[in-house]
Amino acid sequence: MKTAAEHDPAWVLREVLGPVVVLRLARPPVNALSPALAQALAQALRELADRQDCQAIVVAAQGRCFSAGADIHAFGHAAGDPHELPGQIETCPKPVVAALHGDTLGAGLELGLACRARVAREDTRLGLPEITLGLIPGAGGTQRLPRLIGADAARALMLSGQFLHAREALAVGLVDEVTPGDPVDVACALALRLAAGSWSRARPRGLPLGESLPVPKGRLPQPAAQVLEACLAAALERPLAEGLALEALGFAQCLHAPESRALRHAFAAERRSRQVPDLPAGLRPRTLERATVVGAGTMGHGIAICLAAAGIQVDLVDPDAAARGRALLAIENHHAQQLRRGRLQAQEASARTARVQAHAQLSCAADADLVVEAVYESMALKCALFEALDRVCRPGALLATNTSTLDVDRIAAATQRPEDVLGLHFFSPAPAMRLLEVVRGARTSPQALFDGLALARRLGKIPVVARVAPGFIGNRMVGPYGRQAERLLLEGATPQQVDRALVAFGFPMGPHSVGDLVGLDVGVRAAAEGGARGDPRDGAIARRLVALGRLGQKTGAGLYRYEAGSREPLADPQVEAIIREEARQLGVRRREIDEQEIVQRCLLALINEGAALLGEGVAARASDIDTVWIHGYGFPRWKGGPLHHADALGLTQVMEGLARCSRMSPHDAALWEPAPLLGELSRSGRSFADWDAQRA
Ligand code: 3H9
Repeated sequence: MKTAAEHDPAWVLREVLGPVVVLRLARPPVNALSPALAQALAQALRELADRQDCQAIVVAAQGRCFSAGADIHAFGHAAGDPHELPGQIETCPKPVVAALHGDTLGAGLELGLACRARVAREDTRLGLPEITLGLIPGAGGTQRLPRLIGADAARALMLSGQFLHAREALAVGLVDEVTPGDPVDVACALALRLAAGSWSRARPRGLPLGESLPVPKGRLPQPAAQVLEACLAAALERPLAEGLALEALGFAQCLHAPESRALRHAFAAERRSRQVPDLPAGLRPRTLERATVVGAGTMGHGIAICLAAAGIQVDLVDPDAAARGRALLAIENHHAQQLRRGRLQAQEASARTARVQAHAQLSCAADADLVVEAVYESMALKCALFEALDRVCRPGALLATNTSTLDVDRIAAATQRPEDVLGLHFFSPAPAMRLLEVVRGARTSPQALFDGLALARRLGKIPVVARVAPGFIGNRMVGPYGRQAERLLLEGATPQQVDRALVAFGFPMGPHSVGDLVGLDVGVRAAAEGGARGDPRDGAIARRLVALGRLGQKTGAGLYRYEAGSREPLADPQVEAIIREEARQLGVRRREIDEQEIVQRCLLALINEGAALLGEGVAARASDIDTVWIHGYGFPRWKGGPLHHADALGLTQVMEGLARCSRMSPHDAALWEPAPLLGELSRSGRSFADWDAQRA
């Protein structure tokens, strides 16, 4: 019945199927509704409105999904956002039906909401995730969704930002039909019935959506959450036009709010980080079907879980039989828990568990396409292991170290194939943490780097490329941040005061609670491995506590004390006394310290170190540093990461802050010396975002 197909140069394909015209969005990868695409669709609709031979219209899409919503990268750049399109669809003299598949989100779903009916293929995921970007739906969603599915369900969907699968959407009345086949065929038939006046909506069966999509309990982006509530109230009480006007005002307010800027920055940053400009085009990932993970500790078995989840066969090597036993049990327990929580089917859970085999000997690495080393942080141990791997592994195997601080180039030099060696720094717990620092050694080949990035994608991780430097990006910045957190204790603040101030800033945990969680011995050992002892104040409290057997949560006491079986940090007068005594011995004068000073000093130290390593080329972009700190260290996403936060404060203010800290503690002036790049940007009136843009 297809009679014509023409390609609209403005990305809307048109197919005439007898009396129905199908308009297909065709803007890969996700049919983001940029102003240009929205205009092209609007234009096509206008033309069809007057055509006698067109009785009904179906709006569909080509490619992997219907539409991921408005073009996030185009906000603020051009007029003609897609918010006018739904009104045009609603008032179109011909019935318009949406044929949905794949992700149908944000303005994409709002476009569908304005249609007379919606047909979804079974794989469709529908949602209004604007809240996760600090926005509200701005193309009529706040008004049309409650009218269609009821206020409670609409509120749950919009405040949670979560997606509904096609069948759930059918149950709640968000779509009218679900089909395993081509939704366009079903939509065309439905459109003709609408044109003939022979179709009316069946009543939804009703779904207690509020229960399946509980509104998140934590902090919601502002002012978006508040504006959304006001729009919902208007949807119940006001005519559509008034509600839409209120929504348009609210959307504009959110769009310009600092939180939305930060959240949109975070979204773009975590996608940009996987692009490495100097990689040659045309690289193809090498086959990675069998991996050897060396070291069956927490990191080793966590990495094994990640690899097994991606369908990779894993040989987990550890000479210690007890460690192997514990690791296999932990892997089994992890999958059993996933099964209980409904995140895995039974068959998949047992397949993943079975994919991991434990071995005492390294000889199994002979079959490996990939080796990930996750042994104790010791250069000597790692070099010896890589020497052995070089003998055992076949040519072309990718060799990765999971070191979090050590020199990857030295480790690579232990082999005859440094081009195949790179760092894959997983964060703990590896299955849960999405960040992966991909460390590019001086001799890592472009192919090996490309393979590391492809693997990250396959594991569902967010890769950030770092050059070799102590601590790479994340842990290097922890140094100055942690140093200030510790100095503040010596100078008079309590651990809970420091933690409270940084939690109030937005971190989920303060640095001292984190220290107790990770283990104070870890930092003390890493400092010892790093060699040179600097200022005697650095690490003084931790060394003293470790010497007393107070390693943190695992020993029931660290900077805090813990009741048996509890993780709640409790203030400990003994620690107070220890800190006081250390300060006395080190000659540190103690005084009252307020929250503002705590936040300022810790963040300025963090920002300055970020600028330093950016200037040195350890990170390629400021936004990569932000991604590392959001995903690896709990920097509040709604503040966009340390360098976005610095831009928001203004780099002149940052420079003034550093100068103030330097005046307050002249003997620490060297710590507050601005990084050259920071000084340069501030003097030329530029921001970190400008610096990134010049390199894009
Ligand atoms: C909105 O709609 C406002 C309206 O209410 C009002 C308007 C007036 N725009 O994530 P992926 C790109 S706000 C532009 O890697 P996945 C992405 O950058 C919007 N680009 O794939 C990447 O590009 P590249 C509400 C977008 O499979 C590529 O697509 N919508 C957009 O892991 C692949 O993305 C949302 O918040 C976009 N909207 O995940 C949904 N979406 O290859 C945002 C994606 O060059 N999007 N791209 O790096 C998502 O949540 C995920 O991208 C999605 C796919 C689940 C769709």
